[in-house]
Amino acid sequence: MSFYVTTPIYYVNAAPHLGHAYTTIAADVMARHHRQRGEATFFLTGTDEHGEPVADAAHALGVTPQELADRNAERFKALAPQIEASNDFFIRTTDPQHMTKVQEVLTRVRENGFVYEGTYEGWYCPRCADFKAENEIDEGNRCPIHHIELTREQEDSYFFKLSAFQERLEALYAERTDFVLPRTRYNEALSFIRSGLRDVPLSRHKLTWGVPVPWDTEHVFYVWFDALLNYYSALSYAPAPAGLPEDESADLLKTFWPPSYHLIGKDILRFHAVYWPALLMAAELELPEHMLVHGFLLMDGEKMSKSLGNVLDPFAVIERFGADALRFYLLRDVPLGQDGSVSTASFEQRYESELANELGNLASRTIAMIGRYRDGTIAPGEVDAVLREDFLGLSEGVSECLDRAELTLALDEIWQRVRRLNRYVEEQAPWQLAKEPTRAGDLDLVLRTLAEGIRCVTVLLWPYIPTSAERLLAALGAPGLSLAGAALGTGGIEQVEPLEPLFPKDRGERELQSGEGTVA
Ligand code: ME8
Repeated sequence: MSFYVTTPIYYVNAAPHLGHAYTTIAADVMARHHRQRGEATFFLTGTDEHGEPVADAAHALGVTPQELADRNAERFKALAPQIEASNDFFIRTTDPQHMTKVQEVLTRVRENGFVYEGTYEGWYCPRCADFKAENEIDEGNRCPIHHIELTREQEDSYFFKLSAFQERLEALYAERTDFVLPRTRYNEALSFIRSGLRDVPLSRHKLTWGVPVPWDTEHVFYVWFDALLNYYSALSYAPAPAGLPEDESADLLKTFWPPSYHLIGKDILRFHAVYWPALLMAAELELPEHMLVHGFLLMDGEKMSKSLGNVLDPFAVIERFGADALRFYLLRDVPLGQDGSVSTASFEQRYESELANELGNLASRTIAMIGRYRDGTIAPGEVDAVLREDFLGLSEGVSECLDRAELTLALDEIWQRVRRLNRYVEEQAPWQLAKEPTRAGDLDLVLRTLAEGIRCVTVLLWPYIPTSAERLLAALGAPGLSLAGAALGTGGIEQVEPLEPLFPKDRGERELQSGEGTVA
């Protein structure tokens, strides 16, 4: 059993912002969850460094594309540990091994008869690095995403015969209705396919910043073909993840290909849901199992973006509240798949009411009571049958949600149990039981059940809030993270240790929204 999850590789034309953090965090939750299941897991992220978006930004700054790529790739690389992303590799498309692989695969596509020479004429957005069809153009010949004027391009290109895959793509979508999730995005991709596929440029003649076309070095590959192949090339040269058995480490492509999940934003649906499977078919490679397409994080009703300058600063949020709070907020507040507004006010509200009160206080109170009434010791025995019933099937339910990439729903399943535990404290009132010596056994049962319940939800919360979960499990003296141990009553907690507040309320004053232009 293996699991391979990817994020898009991000353009290095500017610094990372919350939108990038969002996709990476969602992929990280999936990767961590599958590691908890004991599966061989590979989690890939990285940077997309070629093409016009990067060449133009470098030109504007008076630096070479390579200098800009080096500078910003470092910032994306640094973002990963800051948001607690546990990626196994960070690919840069300027890695020579990647470039060689792109040339190799696309040469095979040509040998298989899917490349021809021609002339492209049409509208082009240099920020999207995308050729726009007539029906995708806003008034005044503008890009619907970036609102900039499109350029009219005419150039000699090699073309990829996308049209040859019309029927095979339709058959793929008919057979695999969960190829693209959620369903609305599946429908969108399918209707694009059904509207009739046209061949697309595979190379650029005017650009020099890219992977050279090996059979005609006057051309570089169109950045999207170079970029998409990262998911494949990375496995040909990345080091094996620590702890992977030797026989699975020798050839990562054999162990991990095809990808289990590509996580992407809806802005890049067509490239992934249409071009990518066609390209893989043309290269005779196996197709990914699923792609999960999420919506945009919005501020002031607009897509948060570097070029629009309206972003919630992830670094400021992390500095004040910690990465766990950011991770939790993004996956709790915005149902993955839909667009969702984020704001400093809703962030602070979730932090306070859910993390600090419902989880943090529950943990602190419980541990404090076990300390006060029982000197930190849990008497061995069964857990409360009522709670056992309420927790039945929880970890299986969470796994099922995550198999369908329902990250928000899985978190909600867990959170309902956090709330159940809070109600249990109120119902049982251990502080009353502690006053009645004849009910010592009941107090033991309640404290044991609470400690066990907190342990279970915390094991399940680990993919979402890894640092806080590890601290809490350490305080419970039960550091095991395996999903198999997430059933109520299996933890055998004996002794708990005092715990500093997990989500303190005093968090400093740094502004959470970054100003115009500066996004990091
Ligand atoms: O498109 N809300 O790179 P990119 C949610 N290099 N997610 C957002 C977002 C927002 N406001 N803004 C960005 C590229 N994202 C290509 C990809 S892949 C082979 C090549 C996230 O830097 C989201 O995942 O423009 C989106 O798809 C991605 O960043 C685009 O990043």
